[in-house]
Amino acid sequence: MLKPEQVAQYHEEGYLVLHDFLGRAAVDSILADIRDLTATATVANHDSTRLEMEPNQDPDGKKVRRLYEPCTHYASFRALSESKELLDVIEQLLGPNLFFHLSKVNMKPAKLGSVVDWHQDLTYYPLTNTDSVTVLFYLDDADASNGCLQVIPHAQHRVMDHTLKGYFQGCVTEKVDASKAVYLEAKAGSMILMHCLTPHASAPNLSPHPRTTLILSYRAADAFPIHLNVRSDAQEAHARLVRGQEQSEARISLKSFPMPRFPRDTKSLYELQEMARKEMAART
Ligand SMILES: O=C(O)CCC(=O)C(=O)O
Repeated sequence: MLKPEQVAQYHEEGYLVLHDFLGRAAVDSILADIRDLTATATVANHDSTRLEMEPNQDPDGKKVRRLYEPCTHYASFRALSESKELLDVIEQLLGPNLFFHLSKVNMKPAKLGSVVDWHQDLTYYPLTNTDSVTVLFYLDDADASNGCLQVIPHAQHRVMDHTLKGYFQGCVTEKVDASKAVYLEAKAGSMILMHCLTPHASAPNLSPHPRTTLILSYRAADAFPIHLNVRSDAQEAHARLVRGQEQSEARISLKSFPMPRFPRDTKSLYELQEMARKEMAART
């Protein structure tokens, strides 16, 4: 359970770090599952519906950058997403009626792990209100050298521009004051709770140490997804009530919200942001 001052910090600063939330045995067990799930994947031969490989490798390269939706596909991840200890914490932030709605493992392998540009999660999946939290578990010790998460505190009250020529780029396209960034360095087993509008990013992993991260997201049951297209339907396939009651009234707390019109179909944030970087470089 969170102390009142921790709940206050989350609401004021837009994030909170809980050190040692998962014990060593739990971390090792998740890492072992990830090793099993990725053991045979190569660039040339992998299940692209379940995982995404790091680019810039030979066809026999084995470095994976993302596992898609582990809490939908694998029982051990699903059990964590529904665990009492975790939901008790989420309930303190979002109230008693809770939906789980997405998950991923970002691998950031040693020496190769991809950059994640500044973005606000809610811009990818607009909801009728902002009661949604991203939960990020470090499964390896994370610091600036292997691309720990960076956040901009107190910035969760405004939606930043993520568009170019009206199309969603998956990253902030206005100027970001990176001097305000806080590097969230923490040991494996730590859990970061991040408001869905907290701007965040992470550097490429140039170190010899991996930085594996399991990411889950929850929303209040009265934060309904705003439907845009088949992409919204596909995302919603992973949503499920995990505590309390379904709600039949959407709570609407925003006067307006930018709808993400994707420039073309992309597999993930990484691909979308790679396209955006090229587009922005071409403009300068
Ligand atoms: O892996 C990271 O450092 C951050 C990932 C992230 O923000 C995302 O996948 O939406």
